[in-house]
Amino acid sequence: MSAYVAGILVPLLFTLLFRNSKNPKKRGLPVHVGGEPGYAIRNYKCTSPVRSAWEGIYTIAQLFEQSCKLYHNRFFLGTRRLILRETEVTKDGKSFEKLHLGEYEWMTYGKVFESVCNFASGLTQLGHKNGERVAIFSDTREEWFIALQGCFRRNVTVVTIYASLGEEALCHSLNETEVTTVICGNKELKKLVDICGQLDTVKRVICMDDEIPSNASVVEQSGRWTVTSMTDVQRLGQENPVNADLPVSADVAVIMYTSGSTGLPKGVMMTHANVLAVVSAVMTIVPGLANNDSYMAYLPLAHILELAAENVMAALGCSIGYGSPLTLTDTSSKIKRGTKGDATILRPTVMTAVPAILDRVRDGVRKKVDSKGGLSKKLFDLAYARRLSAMNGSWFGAWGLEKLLWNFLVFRKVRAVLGGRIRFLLSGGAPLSGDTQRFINICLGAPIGQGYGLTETCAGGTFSDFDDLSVGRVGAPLPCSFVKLVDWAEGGYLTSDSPMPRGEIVIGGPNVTAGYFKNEEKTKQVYKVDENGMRWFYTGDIGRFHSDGCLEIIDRKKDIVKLQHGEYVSLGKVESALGVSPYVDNIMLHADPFHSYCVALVVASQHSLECWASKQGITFSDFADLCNKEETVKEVQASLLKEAKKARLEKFEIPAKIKLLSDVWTPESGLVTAALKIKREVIRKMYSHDLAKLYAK
Ligand SMILES: *[C@@H]1O[C@H](CO)[C@@H](O)[C@H](O)[C@H]1NC(C)=O
Ligand SMILES: *[C@@H]1O[C@H](CO)[C@@H](O)[C@H](O)[C@H]1NC(C)=O
Ligand SMILES: *[C@@H]1O[C@H](CO)[C@@H](O)[C@H](O)[C@H]1NC(C)=O
Ligand SMILES: *[C@@H]1O[C@H](CO)[C@@H](O)[C@H](O)[C@H]1NC(C)=O
Ligand SMILES: *[C@@H]1O[C@H](CO)[C@@H](O)[C@H](O)[C@H]1NC(C)=O
Ligand SMILES: CC(=O)N[C@H]1CO[C@H](CO)[C@@H](O)[C@@H]1O
Repeated sequence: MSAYVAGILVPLLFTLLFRNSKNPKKRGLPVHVGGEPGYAIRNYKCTSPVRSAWEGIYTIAQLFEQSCKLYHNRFFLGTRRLILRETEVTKDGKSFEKLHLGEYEWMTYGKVFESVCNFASGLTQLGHKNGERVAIFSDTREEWFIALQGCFRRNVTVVTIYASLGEEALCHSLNETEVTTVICGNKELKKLVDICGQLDTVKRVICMDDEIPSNASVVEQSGRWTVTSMTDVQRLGQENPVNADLPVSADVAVIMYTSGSTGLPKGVMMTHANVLAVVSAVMTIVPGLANNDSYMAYLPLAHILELAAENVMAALGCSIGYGSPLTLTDTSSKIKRGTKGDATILRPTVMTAVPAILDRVRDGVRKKVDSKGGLSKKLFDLAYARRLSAMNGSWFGAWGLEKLLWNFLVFRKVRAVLGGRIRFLLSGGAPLSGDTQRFINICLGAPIGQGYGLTETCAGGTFSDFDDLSVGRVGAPLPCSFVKLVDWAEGGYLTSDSPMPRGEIVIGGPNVTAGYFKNEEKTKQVYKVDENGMRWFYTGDIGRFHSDGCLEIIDRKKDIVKLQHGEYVSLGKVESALGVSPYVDNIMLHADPFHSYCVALVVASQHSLECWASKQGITFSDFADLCNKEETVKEVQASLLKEAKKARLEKFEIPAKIKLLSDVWTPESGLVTAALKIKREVIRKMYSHDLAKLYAK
């Protein structure tokens, strides 16, 4: 019987392969959908959106329990032991915390399940009532995941808040959702103490660390709230178990506050069905994901990409090792010199990353190679060029002796930076530049799955296949999503455009979330329900579909400004074209409808500008001084012009004047989001003086 089946299948496979080598593989197919007319595409594998990849599983809580039973004795969550914490003071009086961290200490699936059940019981024993909400406000760590699953077992909705969120936004999110219990680390607890006067609904705080900051107890004595350590909550639950109160698929699992680039953050309501659909879909992206895979967790869990990824890993029995962006590699800023970074110790096989982090990896490697110079630079360049041209053929054609040789001679060392075992990278949050994508492909020898999705669609959207070698695209719709383009006539993007249909990207499917919390008006603006009951989210992004059904993001609606003479300038497009200049660390283009030209704020790249200055023999007292010099501004502007020409920008799109800034924009300064996207409004306000000057001159 099986020989018979094979007899049919094998020739069939061959014809399929044969055909594929002639025509590009179709990854998305046109589909008829309801709602506003447009050009819609679905994943080639399934005609209707996937809801759950597991029979009989309808919620994340069920999925988690199933996994814990299935993989009972396998390692699940791991955290590095702290050996030493010390403060280093530099010559100019700045102090830096340095950590010496040890091996990973692991909890098995069975043990984690026990902790989750104890925490769920403890939370109830502590007085948290049905229907009240919990907020988790902390960096990514093991306790975050345990608390999340604990809440789910009691049908408690979790409000997630970025640890780097400012005070005002923090108050707003806790107020709006009437949170009664906040779960946080002691660093975040200090922030809460400072604003305790404005938090009327908070009754209890659960601290993930055992040592509780001293002035938290001052607040406790005033009778505002109680503070309990997570260990004590688990002990309380262990001694007084309470039955689970499992949610159903339509119950809201998470209200996720997005750090928007304008105004106060908005809470997006995600049901268990939403999250499950995305977990089911993302699972199909990583080829051969199995329980021997190891995942490096370090991005904010308050971001849907990380939340979905960790739940995917948990669903398949993988191990998750926790770390942080500041301790990731041996040379990360918080790692004590001579000790090991997280990735070196964990040696993960799968990782997620945002483009900004991958850009840094690329720049770091380039800088190292350049500074070595000589033969090793020549060897690297040769190896890179050879691999690049091999890749132009096909990923699979790129195996072979030569690849092994280059990997051994050159790229092995680069791979070692992330532990040496990475076999797949998930990237999301912002578009990845083609250059970086290739660089990582070649140096790490691993494919990157690039995703496009939003908190509002529960990260559902598109994902590039692992065997798709093209750059600059974000792939075909996920199995849980339909993606539609609709005309945006005002911006000049139409679905009738040739050679590719273009328009605003609209996403529909079981992944699309229920809307914004307590914000009916805004929800109505961007969510629409069609005649078949399918929900559609209007992203405000502009895209086009390639003939194989893959999406490319080409613009953003709200970043388009009409200049005085009526020309439209797309800020994002120009910024990404100019950002390629080696002198640019970050850039914000500013266009004003009352002027006929644009200006730009440029955060200068210290390394490359100082190199240039020393070659030119320019003397300067410090970097800020160098940035203020006229010849420096001229040099950077010439470089921008070069990039602008390469990208064929129009004259009115090129900034006529620029201001060089010596201070880097970081999430801590509030000028970029946690995903490192620039916050235009905040930057504009902060540098309003400089912008006015640029226009005045
Ligand atoms: C879960 O909690 C929500 C909100 O408190 C409630 O409306 C819902 O009925 C609960 N679900 C179940 C299955 O009890
Ligand atoms: C939260 O609510 C309290 C009282 O309802 C109010 O005093 C406070 O200003 C509010 N804070 C924010 C950020 O909305
Ligand atoms: C808590 O202590 C810090 C210094 O450690 C201080 O800056 C802060 O004002 C104190 N907050 C309260 C509410 O006492
Ligand atoms: C995991 O197991 C599969 C087969 O079960 C194997 O093909 C794969 O190489 C293993 N991966 C690792 C990282 O050991
Ligand atoms: C790869 O192919 C593209 C077009 O398909 C071409 O523009 C590029 O120069 C090629 N790169 C190399 C290194 O061969
Ligand atoms: C929560 C949610 O948006 N559910 C919708 C998901 O999509 C299906 C259609 O595929 C709708 O029927 C649901 O209402």
